[in-house]
Amino acid sequence: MKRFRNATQWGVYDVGVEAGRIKTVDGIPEDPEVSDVGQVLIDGVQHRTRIKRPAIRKGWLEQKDRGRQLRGQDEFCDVPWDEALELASNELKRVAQEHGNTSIFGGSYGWASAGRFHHAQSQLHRFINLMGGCTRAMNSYSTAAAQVILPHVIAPWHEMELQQTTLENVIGNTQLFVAFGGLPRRNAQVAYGGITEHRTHRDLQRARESGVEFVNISPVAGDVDAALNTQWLAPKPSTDVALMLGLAFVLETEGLADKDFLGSHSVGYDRVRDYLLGISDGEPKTPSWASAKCDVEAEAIVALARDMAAKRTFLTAAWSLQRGDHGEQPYWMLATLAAMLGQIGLPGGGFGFGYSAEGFVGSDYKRFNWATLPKGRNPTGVAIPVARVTDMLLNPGADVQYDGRSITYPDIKLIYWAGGNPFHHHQDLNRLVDGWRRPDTVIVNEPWWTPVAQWGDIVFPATTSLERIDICASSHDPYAHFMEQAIPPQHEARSDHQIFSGLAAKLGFEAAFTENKSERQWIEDMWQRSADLASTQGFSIPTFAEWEKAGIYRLPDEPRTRDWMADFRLDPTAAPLATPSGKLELFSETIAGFGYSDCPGQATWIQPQEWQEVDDALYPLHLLSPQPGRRLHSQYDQSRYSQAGKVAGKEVLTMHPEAAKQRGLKAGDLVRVFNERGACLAGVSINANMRSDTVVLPVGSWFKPCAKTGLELNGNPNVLTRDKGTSQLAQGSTAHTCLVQVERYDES
Ligand SMILES: Nc1nc2c(c(=O)[nH]1)N[C@H]1C(S)=C(S)[C@@H](COP(=O)(O)OP(=O)(O)OC[C@H]3O[C@@H](n4cnc5c(=O)[nH]c(N)nc54)[C@H](O)[C@@H]3O)O[C@H]1N2
Ligand SMILES: Nc1nc2c(c(=O)[nH]1)N[C@H]1C(S)=C(S)[C@@H](COP(=O)(O)OP(=O)(O)OC[C@H]3O[C@@H](n4cnc5c(=O)[nH]c(N)nc54)[C@H](O)[C@@H]3O)O[C@H]1N2
Ligand SMILES: [Mo]
Repeated sequence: MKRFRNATQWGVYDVGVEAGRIKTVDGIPEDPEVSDVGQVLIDGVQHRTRIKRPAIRKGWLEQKDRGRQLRGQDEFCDVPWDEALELASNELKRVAQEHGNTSIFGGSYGWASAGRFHHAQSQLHRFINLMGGCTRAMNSYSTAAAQVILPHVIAPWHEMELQQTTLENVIGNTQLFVAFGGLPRRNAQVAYGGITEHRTHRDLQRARESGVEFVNISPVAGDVDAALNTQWLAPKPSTDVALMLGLAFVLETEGLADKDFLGSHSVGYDRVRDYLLGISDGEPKTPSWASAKCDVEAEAIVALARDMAAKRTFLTAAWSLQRGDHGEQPYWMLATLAAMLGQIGLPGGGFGFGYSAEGFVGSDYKRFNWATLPKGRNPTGVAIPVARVTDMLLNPGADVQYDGRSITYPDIKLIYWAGGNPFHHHQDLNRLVDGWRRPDTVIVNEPWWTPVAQWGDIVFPATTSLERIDICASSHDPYAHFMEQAIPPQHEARSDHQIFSGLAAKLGFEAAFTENKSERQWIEDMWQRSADLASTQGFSIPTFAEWEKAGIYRLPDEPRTRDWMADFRLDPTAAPLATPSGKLELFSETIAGFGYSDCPGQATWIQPQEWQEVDDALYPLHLLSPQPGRRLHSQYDQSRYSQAGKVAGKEVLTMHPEAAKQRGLKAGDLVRVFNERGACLAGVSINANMRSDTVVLPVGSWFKPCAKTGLELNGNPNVLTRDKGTSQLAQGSTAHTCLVQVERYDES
């Protein structure tokens, strides 16, 4: 058996190959807690669902119906590579000429695979920018609300994400760690671009051993590991702002708010105070007011507020909190609460976001910007907020508000997707289907017949990262790994780079796209650019040849021992924040100036559009659709490892014993989960340690609607979720604000 080192976004592995087949997948010695998700590679890479050769949808090929109603249900015809490239390039040219480049949607959101050169979206963007550009997408599904609001009120998101308080700083300093949305262990398996050392869980355990007390504020107790010996408060989903306001009310009225810090380091506390006391809206945000919204007892709110003020307290919110209706508000309110506690910039005090959301958050590694594939500029300059894709497809010419400006949706005639799965990631998939059937043509690069491939017209088979060489390195990981090719390209698959080179050749700009470099030369070139950057930063990295031979390189250690807010705390004039006032903006003139009723000038409780008191009778259960433990999103859902976590091939819906009893359900039963937007099947699992009005169905099952009834058969929660932006400010996804009903499903 031969062994090859390759990398995924959930870890670096040694892959054993025998007679051309992947047989074993082992973690590497540098990884203290190897993720089992690596096992998906064993049968997943060479799975029968691989796309063997270029395929064209029958209806599209026959020109009768260029797309529309049969898309997603039609048959495909295999065609030779040259013919597929010819058809696709002609269609790209036709659409650009007849309708302009903005009518091509190349947003192509998605995680694709680890590897800096073969990053599918970068390859697509380089290609499409050279052919005149396209309509792009802004921000991410992960953190759109945070990305847009935080620069106005605290700091640019990329700065927060990479520089915020480290877990090393928490260990030995923090006394009380309050985690809204928990610290889900399963999510730290993953990090965008790759991860070498899984250490989040160990660092949290070290924190516990150093005396940190954890409070998990989540509808689900398991969102913080039981080993951390956690206190658990269980608010209703999407009500964290109300709970935080109740805490803030106690701090204000019991004289526990740090007025000196608020005065010197923030602007707008007077407005916050008026709102807390009900002076501005007639409704004091008392603990009982909060309790009525969030269903946490008023006494518990009072006790927690006092405890927070008495101890060195660190506040954090999971990214999930801002993936709900008005998701900007909990982040703003968390920062407001931290400012009231006045511990920002002190060792182990203050606030941060997304600890344990990905494995790098809170790490203290040196940050280094490894070279990427040069993508050029998008000549059209047109982009939509990423989660408004269906709105755009359905409403060409309509205007949408975004961060203080208006964007007009272009009329999309062609979609090109490489490295993402909208039939995984987008909300209200039945609505997406309507939008997706509008353009003339959909082109997709994919390794497998995933839903996005099934919903394409021209489908190019792409290689996986195990079929090519690459660099695995990212700004949040201390290592660079040489990704070895473990197996030959499967069937007729080509790398995304080769696919776009082929299209560029047909369109007459191959040399501009490839710069006459081979893939290996590109990778060497990227390594050299990183080496050049390193030398400007006072260190050196090995030569490409040395690194290829060693397979691994570790950046010099450069732990960030000083808290990112320490200088600001010391002297906010000398070390101001990048906000308009240089201070924490608890009230923002900028945001207030936008005049958005769904995102006013200070952190505000706004009832979600989907709200239990309104829809109680029909849809009494709140649906959370978190990340799956046994895979990354929808990737490798076809594998045995992912399927082993299912009930009868369906994703598992976890519910409280009371909710199950009321419906006559037990573990292992099949259920239909539904609301007015759609319905899917799922298998039942029971968990007493969660709210009884909440059910959990992780994302990532391959979208499989029954052709006759529309019932989704694999348990994809996005047939249920609402397709609404967080607010006019960020227009982020609101996946976690969703109501459903559950009933037994009898197969007859
Ligand atoms: N209800 C609900 N929905 C959610 C969320 C939620 O919490 N709840 N979370 C959201 C979040 S945070 C995110 S980030 C998104 C994730 O959404 P996506 O990133 O779109 O999901 P993936 O399943 O990772 O899709 C990646 C696709 O790329 C393909 N691929 C892998 N490698 C390659 C390659 O080398 N080349 C090509 N061409 N293709 C490749 C894979 O087969 C897969 O189909 O989902 C969002 N959706
Ligand atoms: N194994 C694995 N890990 C992953 C991923 C994966 O696909 N698989 N995806 C990665 C990606 S792209 C991202 S963006 C991150 C996402 O990181 P997060 O956004 O933090 O992850 P989620 O799993 O959506 O939610 C975390 C927890 O928040 C709780 N929660 C949901 N809504 C609310 C609420 O309104 N209030 C409170 N208090 N709690 C709530 C849920 O119980 C859930 O378990 O995860 C990353 N990690
Ligand atoms: Mo994400």
